[in-house]
Amino acid sequence: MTYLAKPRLRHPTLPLNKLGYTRRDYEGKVSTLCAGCGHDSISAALIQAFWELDVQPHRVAKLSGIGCSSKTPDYFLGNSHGFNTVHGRMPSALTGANLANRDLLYLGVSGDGDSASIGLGQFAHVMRRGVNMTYILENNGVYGLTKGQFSATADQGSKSKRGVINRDSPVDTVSLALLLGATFVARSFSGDKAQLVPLIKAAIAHEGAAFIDVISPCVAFNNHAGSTKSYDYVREHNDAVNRLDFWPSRDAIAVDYKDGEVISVPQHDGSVLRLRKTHPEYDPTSRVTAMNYIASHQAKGELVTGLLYVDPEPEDLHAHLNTVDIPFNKLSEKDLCPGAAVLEEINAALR
Ligand SMILES: Cc1ncc(C[n+]2csc(CCOP(=O)(O)OP(=O)(O)O)c2C)c(N)n1
Ligand code: SF4
Ligand SMILES: [Mg+2]
Repeated sequence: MTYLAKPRLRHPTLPLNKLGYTRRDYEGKVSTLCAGCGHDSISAALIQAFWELDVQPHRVAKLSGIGCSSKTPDYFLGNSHGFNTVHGRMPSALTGANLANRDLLYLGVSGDGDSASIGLGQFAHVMRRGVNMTYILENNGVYGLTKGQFSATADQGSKSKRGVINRDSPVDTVSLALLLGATFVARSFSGDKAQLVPLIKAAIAHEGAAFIDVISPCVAFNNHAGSTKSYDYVREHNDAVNRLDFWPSRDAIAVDYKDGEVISVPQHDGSVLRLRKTHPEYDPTSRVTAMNYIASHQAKGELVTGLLYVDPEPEDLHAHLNTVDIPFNKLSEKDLCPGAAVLEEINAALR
């Protein structure tokens, strides 16, 4: 038996969301990851976010590559669509699915090996094309599934479990996503659910390429002294530039903040992001400021977390391609093949 199904029994007093579902309805199979793996905490945050947003599970498509991180979609949203692709190829499969049916919510789950090594090219193009998705990178600095080799996100000078020092420069996926045009870029920590859940909710509501890099310690191979992706190191160096509150469009904003401490960023779908600034000088609506800030703090060994950049007016791949609103998979043969007369008209217009 390669997986364990969860028993369907539940306590009758579990809270329900607006659809009448409990959090259990957003769970998947029993996780087979190591006890204490950061990836399991990210799965719990995803379950919480989708449950709180009252998302119909059948409206979600979760796609992943290969790795411990990419196995996790089996452990949440068991009633959603799922596709486990080849190593590093999740972005192209997700792009194709999104083009075929724009009506679903797309969730890409990947690892640092999956996205920053073999899948780096795919990562680049899915960001620059603005595919409407939530892309979660579960970043532990190692190839967990193949027993802990350094990945491309391991920091220069960090030490492996066997004492080897990494000499290569790291790929910073957040800076890369900013450079490539992602319209929502965040970094978080698997051990900070209070920060991560609202970030995931805001990313789901964002109608463009939303990227969240989540530092997610690998307890088996990268949680020792000398690692920069261990629980202890991240807790000591985590510098949150803001704290996010997310209001879906249908809810009134109930909390009042003093001016100067908070900025509101309305999203296309009517939802509102409210950012309580912990660093008053940080402006999350400027791509250039974000890039400079992250680079200068990285040089000091600080890990900047929070919502790092958001474009309140994002454009997605469908806007770039000027596609019809109706999902392609719902178009009839008549729509797709309107006949010789229409073709002749199009040809004439091009002469
Ligand atoms: C084409 C191909 N090359 C190599 C592998 C071996 N492999 C499996 S998982 C993995 C790395 C996974 O690392 P990461 O994406 O960081 O996930 P983690 O296990 O750390 O969560 C590699 C190299 C593979 N499965 N397929
Ligand atoms: S090997 Fe590392 S990444 Fe994989 S399940 Fe264990 S702790 Fe998590
Ligand atoms: Mg990894």
